[in-house]
Amino acid sequence: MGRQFPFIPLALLQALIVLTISSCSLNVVEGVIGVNWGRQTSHRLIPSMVVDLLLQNDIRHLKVFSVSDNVLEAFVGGEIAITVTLPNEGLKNINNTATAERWLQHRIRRHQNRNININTVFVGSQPFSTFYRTETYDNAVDTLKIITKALRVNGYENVVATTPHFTDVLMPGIMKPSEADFRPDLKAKMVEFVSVLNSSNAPFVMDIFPIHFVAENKWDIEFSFLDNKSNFSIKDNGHVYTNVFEFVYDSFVTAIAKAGAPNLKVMVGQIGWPTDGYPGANVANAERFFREFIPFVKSTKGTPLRPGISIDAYIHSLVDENLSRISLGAFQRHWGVYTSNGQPKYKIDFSGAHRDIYPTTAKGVVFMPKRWCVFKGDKRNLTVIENQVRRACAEADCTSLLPGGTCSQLTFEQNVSYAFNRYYQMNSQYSKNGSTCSFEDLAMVVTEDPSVGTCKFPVEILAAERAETGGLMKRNRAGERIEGFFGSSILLPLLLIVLLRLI
Ligand SMILES: *[C@@H]1O[C@H](CO)[C@@H](O)[C@H](O)[C@H]1NC(C)=O
Ligand SMILES: *[C@@H]1O[C@H](CO)[C@@H](O)[C@H](O)[C@H]1NC(C)=O
Ligand SMILES: *[C@@H]1O[C@H](CO)[C@@H](O)[C@H](O)[C@H]1NC(C)=O
Ligand SMILES: *[C@@H]1O[C@H](CO)[C@@H](O)[C@H](O)[C@H]1NC(C)=O
Ligand SMILES: *[C@@H]1O[C@H](CO)[C@@H](O)[C@H](O)[C@H]1NC(C)=O
Ligand SMILES: *[C@@H]1O[C@H](CO)[C@@H](O)[C@H](O)[C@H]1NC(C)=O
Ligand SMILES: *[C@@H]1O[C@H](CO)[C@@H](O)[C@H](O)[C@H]1NC(C)=O
Ligand SMILES: CC(=O)N[C@H]1CO[C@H](CO)[C@@H](O)[C@@H]1O
Repeated sequence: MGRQFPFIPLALLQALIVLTISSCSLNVVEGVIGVNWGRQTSHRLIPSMVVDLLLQNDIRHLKVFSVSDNVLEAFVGGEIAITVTLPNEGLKNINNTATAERWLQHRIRRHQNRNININTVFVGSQPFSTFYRTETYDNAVDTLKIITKALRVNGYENVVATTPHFTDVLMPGIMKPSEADFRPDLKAKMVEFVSVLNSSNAPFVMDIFPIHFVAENKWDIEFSFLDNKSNFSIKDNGHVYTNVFEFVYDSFVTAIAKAGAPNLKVMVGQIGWPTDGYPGANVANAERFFREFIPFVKSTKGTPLRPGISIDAYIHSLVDENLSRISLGAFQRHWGVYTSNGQPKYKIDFSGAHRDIYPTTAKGVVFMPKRWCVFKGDKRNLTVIENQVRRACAEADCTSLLPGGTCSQLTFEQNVSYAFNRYYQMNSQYSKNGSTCSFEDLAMVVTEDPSVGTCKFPVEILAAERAETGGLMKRNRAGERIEGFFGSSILLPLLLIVLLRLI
């Protein structure tokens, strides 16, 4: 206050001011496009391949759902900014300053010291959402407060802490963004969240599943796309909404304003379009959605309530996760822009320049020999077939067979072959004694690709990291994601119903 500038010629001062202003506004010119990388797959791309994939596509922002060391090590050099997540299960363990400091030291500073650029911590993930699960995590905001304070006190200047929320924290059934608010039962907690974020200048993070939101509201699916072809639009105080993204974004903006922070930064933590297992989930729609969405984010257009303000959004997700839970449906395993072996599923230009291109394929993926395991066709004992299919699909990912899936149009024989092949590939085509292509002598190995149209019978990949139970998953310590290893509890009965129906 009242301090005099040392002598600086006026012109220079003006130039400095202009420079400062323009470099500030540079920061808001383009929205950030990041991606989420989940690793619930049986054969994972090795982290250095993923780093290469991201850099090839000029993606500089990544969110990981766990904080495992071997993943982060690949990001030494700091070219990619990383968001790490403290899983919901770990929230309760961080209940005072000391535990928060230890966690930050171990999970962030230790890595930052090796030039790994971690700039955001997600404290829990959709703690109040009952979309994917039944339990909620009411203590998330307490942990967020503790971690936010620990970041400030311990000099983590470039790291922010926040918590992503799913759209089900909003009041359902609203017809206009101006009517939006947080659900009455969550309102007090959400006000607390907003206030913590407001004081630490961290963004409010929203996770959006466009086709689901549209389906819930019984709106025309066209409303999901930014290049909508329907006449459906929503008028609100002179604003016109022609797509669900702007509708949801501005609904959150409204709810946050009602919670007392009209200028709080917001960010999209997950937005994606699965390619299987949900009405409207397919490659063509996913491609169409991102074709308009990415340029929209990269522009400074903003939304009706926040015109000219750039939007940061993380695409969900980088690769399919073939061990992901499927409590809600097969779509949970089909979020990837890439299949889990690193092949792009559709055209997408991450730069937002409207180029009609496939993204770069993962380099270094090596496929096993072209050998497939198929059903010999002996249908004399259907019980045995049924049991063998059940055994195969208990471990391998058979979700594409489910109604609406890319392999749901197969014949009975092809269905059985698909299941057998999945199991055989998953076990690295192991075919010495104790063969993985026997199935009570119902199966045999062939060298001709049995794929049927768009239903691909995959071949195993070599250059992948084999998932290990003792590693990333099933740990119960703060900082580790705990997930069931196989999400087959729903799949099995479903598959059985389908098979039984055929018999
Ligand atoms: C804090 O967490 C530890 C376990 O991580 C637990 O033993 C302790 O009871 C908790 N303290 C409070 C006040 O909840
Ligand atoms: C959309 O509007 C145009 C022009 O007003 C009209 O011709 C067309 O029938 C409408 N389409 C639908 C699906 O309502
Ligand atoms: C948010 O921050 C602004 C300015 O820093 C302040 O005026 C406002 O009261 C804060 N709102 C809440 C809910 O904390
Ligand atoms: C099918 O196989 C099972 C188990 O091997 C056997 O118990 C059953 O009798 C067989 N059914 C027929 C119709 O052969
Ligand atoms: C194959 O399985 C799928 C889904 O499991 C089912 O929809 C389809 O009808 C089956 N095809 C035949 C001909 O059995
Ligand atoms: C998951 O996908 C990978 C890559 O395509 C494949 O190698 C593996 O067998 C699949 N795992 C399961 C459980 O189907
Ligand atoms: C597998 O093992 C059995 C004895 O357990 C043996 O008779 C058979 O020849 C072996 N098959 C192969 C392909 O090695
Ligand atoms: C028919 C219709 O409502 N089309 C709208 C689709 O979205 C664009 C861009 O937001 C609008 O300009 C159109 O009016």
